[in-house]
Amino acid sequence: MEELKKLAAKEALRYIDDDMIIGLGTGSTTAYFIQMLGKKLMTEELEDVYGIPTSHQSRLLALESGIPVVTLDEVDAIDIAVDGADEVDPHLNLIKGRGAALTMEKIIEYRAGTFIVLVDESKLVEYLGQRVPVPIEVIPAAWRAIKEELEVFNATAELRMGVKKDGPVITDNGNFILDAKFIKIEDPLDMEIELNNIPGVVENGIFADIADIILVGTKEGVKKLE
Ligand code: ABF
Repeated sequence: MEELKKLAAKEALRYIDDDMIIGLGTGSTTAYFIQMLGKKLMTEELEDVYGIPTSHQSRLLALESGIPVVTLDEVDAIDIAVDGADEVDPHLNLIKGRGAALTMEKIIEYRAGTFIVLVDESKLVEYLGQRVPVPIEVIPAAWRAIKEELEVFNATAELRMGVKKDGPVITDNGNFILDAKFIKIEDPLDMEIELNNIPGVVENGIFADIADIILVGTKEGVKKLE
């Protein structure tokens, strides 16, 4: 599986050129991309390429990899964003947020000229919600009320706990994550909007109609969906 992730990450490098602002996603597949991008900047001496990280994690990795980083308020536009996903449906709608960085990811990726998603073939599903829950970033004081409200959508939600299970996961923005399991998400765009309408929800992990290109690492090579 790691080899398939690397294949997709390598393919994404072909979209990178001089004078680019690149949104840098979070997660293990994007981590390969960030490291490869750092090497490409050095070996090909690309000029004026800057990364905008979507998390503390990707910021540190970018700096370690020699990629100069900037923040959203320092740039006029984002040329490309590259990130992983947890599920991709046939219409290129996504579920993201296993890494708890979904809010900044959406802020950056929504604004990118081209948003490229890197996955291995295990992430392709027939419909969203088939395999993974939808992560929802919530204001801590509202977590229980929102968990109960999600029952209206026939979803069962769990507060995401840290690895040691001794407290909730805290996002880069200081919030909690609810993981909401839906029976089936029929209309991703509609559900994305509905969830964000609940007071106390900061952002949710449905990324409907945002991805431009999906690079899928498969045993037969990289497949491109667009
Ligand atoms: C992040 O990394 C998330 O939005 C997505 O949940 C996850 C995918 O991680 P990986 O590439 O490690 O499977 O971008």
